[in-house]
Amino acid sequence: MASISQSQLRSFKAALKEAKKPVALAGAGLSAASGIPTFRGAGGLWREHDALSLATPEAFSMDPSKVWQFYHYRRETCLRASPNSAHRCLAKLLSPSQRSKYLPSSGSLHLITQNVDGLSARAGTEIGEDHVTSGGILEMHGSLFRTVCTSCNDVRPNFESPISEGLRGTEDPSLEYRETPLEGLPRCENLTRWSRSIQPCRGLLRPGVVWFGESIPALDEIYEILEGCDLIMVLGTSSTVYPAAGFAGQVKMNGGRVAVFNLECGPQDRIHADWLFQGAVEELLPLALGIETQ
Ligand code: BV8
Ligand code: ZN
Repeated sequence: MASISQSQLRSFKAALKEAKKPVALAGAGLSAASGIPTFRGAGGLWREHDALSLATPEAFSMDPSKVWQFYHYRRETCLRASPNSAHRCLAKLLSPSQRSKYLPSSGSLHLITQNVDGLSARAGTEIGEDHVTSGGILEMHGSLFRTVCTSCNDVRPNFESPISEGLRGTEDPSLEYRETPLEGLPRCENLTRWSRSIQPCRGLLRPGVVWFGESIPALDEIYEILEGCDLIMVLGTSSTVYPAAGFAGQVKMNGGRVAVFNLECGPQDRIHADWLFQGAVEELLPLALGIETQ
């Protein structure tokens, strides 16, 4: 069981009570306890490919079969997973009816997540609330459960399993890799006008995530939120991918305070953190916030 020094805990709880514009920034460590592999370490590899090398537009145009099998594998893993106590903790803070108990001085909490697994949103659904539509959760790198058509740009949610017949079974990493033909990959159902008839577009879909080299759609909104932030909780991220890796420093520069929750604390954390809670976020966050999540 991870431990926290009493003095750290007392001063952090006092800061929570005063916080007017608290923000939580999450990374893969938030979902580790739900069985979702992180990008660092062993989890960062899929079929001997470095996960980050597959998350690029170039990789998709070169080999859409491989990239789709990679995302199909992650979708199936996330569909079988469940939110953990850290996700549930944040869902209570995001809940308008429960927030005031834990954040008495703040009218809002924003969760900015780098995770595309949809587990934070599901923790909200579990308590009957939609924190994505309410703007409480910002999925800054998109979602595995959204598709974008590369022909007509249609964007829509997609929780189908498998997402296409051609990908059925390919999620089993023990199986030899076999290319999925293009027509077996996810195709667009958006009805479009062809001369006098209406037909499905059938364009090739891509996962609704932000790939390396692509800009963050909600970045302006995020900088607005960070502008007045007086307390940021940095949860299970290695702070190596930008622009997210610069957010804690931004808040610090604006006079806000930083609390880091991580199994191991990186160089950035040591520079910015006013509170360093070293350990499993699914244990330390409920403890630090005094929230029951069982
Ligand atoms: C852009 C979606 C520009 C897809 C992802 C400045 C300097 C250097 C480089 C750049 C720079 N600015 C931009 C770049 C380039 C690049 C970048 O940052 N590269 C890095 C590698 C150096 N950034 C980009 O390309 C961004 N776009 O800049 O566009 C632009 C501007 C205008 C016009 C055009 C373009 C886009 C970045 C987004 C890429 N997409 N994900 C997908 O998921 O497939 S990033 C992806 O990787 C994740 O979303 C996340 O952001 C990142 C992984 O980091 P973490 O989540 O932190 O995970 P990690 O495994 O690394 O760490 C886990 C941590 O948890 C560890 O610390 C561990 O100790 C801890 N932990 C584990 N278990 C637990 C725990 N902690 C607590 N409890 C536990 N139980
Ligand atoms: Zn289309």
